[in-house]
Amino acid sequence: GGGETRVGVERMFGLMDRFLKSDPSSLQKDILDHVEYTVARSRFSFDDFEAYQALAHSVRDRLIERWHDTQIHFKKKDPKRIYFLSLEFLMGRSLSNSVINLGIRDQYADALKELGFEFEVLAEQEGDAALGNGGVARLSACQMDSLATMDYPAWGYGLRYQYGLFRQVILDGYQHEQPDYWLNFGNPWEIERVHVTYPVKFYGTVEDDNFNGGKRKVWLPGETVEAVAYDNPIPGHGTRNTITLRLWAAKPSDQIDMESYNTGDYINAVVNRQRAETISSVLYPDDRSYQGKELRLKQQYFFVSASLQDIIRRFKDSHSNFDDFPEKVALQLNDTHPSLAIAEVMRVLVDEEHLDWNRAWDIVCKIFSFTSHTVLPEGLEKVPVDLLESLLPRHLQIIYDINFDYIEELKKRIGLDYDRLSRMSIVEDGAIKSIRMANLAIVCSHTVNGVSRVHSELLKTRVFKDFYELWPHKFDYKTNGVTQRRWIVVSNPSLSALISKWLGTEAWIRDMDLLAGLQEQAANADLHEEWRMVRKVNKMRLAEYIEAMSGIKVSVSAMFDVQIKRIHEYKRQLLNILGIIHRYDCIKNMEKSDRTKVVPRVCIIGGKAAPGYKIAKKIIKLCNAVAEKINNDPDVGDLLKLVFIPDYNVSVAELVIPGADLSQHISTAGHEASGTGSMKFLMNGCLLLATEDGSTVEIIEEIGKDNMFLFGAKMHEVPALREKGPTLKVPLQFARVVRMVRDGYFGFQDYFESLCDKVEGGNDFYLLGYDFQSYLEAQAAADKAFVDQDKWTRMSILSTAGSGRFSSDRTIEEYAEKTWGIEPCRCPF
Ligand code: 475
Repeated sequence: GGGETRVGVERMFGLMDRFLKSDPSSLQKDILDHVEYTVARSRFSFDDFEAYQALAHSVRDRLIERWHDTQIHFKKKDPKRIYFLSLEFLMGRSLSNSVINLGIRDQYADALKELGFEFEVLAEQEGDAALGNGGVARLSACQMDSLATMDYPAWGYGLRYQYGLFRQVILDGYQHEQPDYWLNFGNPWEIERVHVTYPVKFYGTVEDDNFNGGKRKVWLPGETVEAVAYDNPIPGHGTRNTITLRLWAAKPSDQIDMESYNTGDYINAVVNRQRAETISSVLYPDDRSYQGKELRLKQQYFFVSASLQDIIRRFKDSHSNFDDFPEKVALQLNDTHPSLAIAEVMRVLVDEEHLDWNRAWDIVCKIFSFTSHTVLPEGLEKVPVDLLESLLPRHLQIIYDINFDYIEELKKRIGLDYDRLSRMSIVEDGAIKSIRMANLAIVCSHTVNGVSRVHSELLKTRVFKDFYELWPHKFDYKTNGVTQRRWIVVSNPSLSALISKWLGTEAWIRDMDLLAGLQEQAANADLHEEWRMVRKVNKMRLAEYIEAMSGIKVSVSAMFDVQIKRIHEYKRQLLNILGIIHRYDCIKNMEKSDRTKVVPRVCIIGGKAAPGYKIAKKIIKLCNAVAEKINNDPDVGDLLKLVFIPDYNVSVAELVIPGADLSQHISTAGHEASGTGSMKFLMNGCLLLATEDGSTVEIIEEIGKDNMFLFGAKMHEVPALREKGPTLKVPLQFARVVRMVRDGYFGFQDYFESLCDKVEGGNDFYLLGYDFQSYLEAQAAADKAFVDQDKWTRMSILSTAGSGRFSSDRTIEEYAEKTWGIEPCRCPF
């Protein structure tokens, strides 16, 4: 904009000594300055939380320097940029991640020590940024870290919810939801951009453009809301590059509606204005099914519209011809949630930039790529036409126009096969006429990615079969990955140090393939000893947390067996609990003398249920009821414990994963699109007990079947097994454990009845009964391996060694090269 002053490059180098220093005494001075001037506490008297705030502000200053340099560099080089549109980002905490990526964690720790504070303790003061539900949202966060680390010119765009994912409170074993008003104590990791605002419009009517005719229209909106940018700097590791996650907050518009102020009802006019803020107030906590809610649609359009205005403004800063747009801009749709962006680009190009429809369409077809994250049909978004028509009348017209041209084209390609035409249409003509967002995304994107190889196969042969047959070239997959910076370096510093020591380098932090170097040491006795020591210390840390959380004392020599993820029927936490009941039942029924042969277990389950998902909530209650019984049974003692960890979130995962011996990824084959939790456990040397589903299939290829415990029906067997219904044979043990629940052995007989009905009498859609036998066998194999500590440790080392492929760095490089066509743009200095 105008009025900006630019410092020349020479002058800039001359000013380099002004950059903040990172020796301990400079850091101390900065922290104390922030205590005094930012936090406004006396530097002679401040508590841990205030120290955290000051520390965070001192880190923030350093982030801002790098972030400015990066933005100036991107602007100068003007590379093609990737814009990552996602309604959810699950960032968790920022402090440790930031100082580690900046390479100044130890300096800060030293500086704090002299001031009488411990870095670890201050880091615990930070709350989680939980602006997302689960898999999709945490994947976005991992991918941002990789984009920054690999120097890609990338922007993340999303919504700045005032209430993140609800806090889970367990009362009497039942889940209760409490609001997560996470901004209560301020957020040092964001920078409010009061001048970066855009108007976002809703409702109103559409009129013909009398001068131009054709497809150009004039939208006369009925409501305007202001989008304000909040920038969250995302630092890369081992690079100066620091990219932007720009989140939008809704504010009342400045455009004063004279009408309502003239009626004399001043107070009500102000109160009504304030309602605009509700658009970005709360994250929808449902990661399972789509509900056609107006507020949700408003959120989607609000963030899409603001982001596109920002992106187009940036493009127009240095370009005048929209034909260059696809050379400079790639737009990634993270699931279908942002797919209104397609109609919005058409609207802006045709109605506002006055491009001819066909020219605009050519541009749209070159810029969008879409990634699907689900196989569940109930996850597919269908927006009721009535809703869209009232909220965004012009966008509905555009979608109709796109659909008309596309169906005409389709008729030429496939003939008048009306069944197929209606399946493939963007518009669904059912009882409730609606827009199929996935179809819109597929028609208008140049690439449709799955998140694992088998997921992509399912998309091609089932979910989007018709489209695959039409456009096979559009379909591809990029197997998910997670960032080792957070999931090893931040969360497991002792393992991190051990890996670096044995590999003789820290380079694996940016190049995970190097972990394969551990393979040749997998039998080394010295490594074994150190490896076990690291694992034990992590288990002790977890045991302390469990005791503090639940009062349950657990023994660290027991096997820690963990299942943490959102609660879903297809993820089969119920199978896990029934397996635990079986184990309990066996212990109870065996001769006392035989109990010495039992391998002690601590079973840990954690996860949130969507507030409206009744069965999932019953699963949580069952887990707590079973835990109550087992943990208080003197016959069992340390042989078996069951712990439900409340309020599972990113920070809890960082604590639990490094301390797990065994982790469960036991979805019915064909249901988990990828799964990313498994990758985090794998990296940390935890063994997997799993079905051959999603990315597990690829994990098997990396570490081999011998290094994990596999069980269950295969994907191709599932449909036929379901067909069998009540005639499907289930083992007696299964009937027995379900009977125990039904008979009220764990109390709450009536409440659990419908849960039991879900897995018996031909209703067992997720095949718990069918898979039970092989599940128990896999569990027995895990027990056997655990007793042989050498074998177990070797398997553990080989798990970490084989996890290189599951770094999000690899995923992002594939996206950059194959889908987005972007290149690294590394900031000098
Ligand atoms: C898959 N969330 C995992 C992960 O690719 C996969 C749905 C509707 C509304 C809001 N959120 C959702 C999901 O569909 C989701 O999280 N999907 C998950 O994406 C990353 O690893 O298998 O279930």
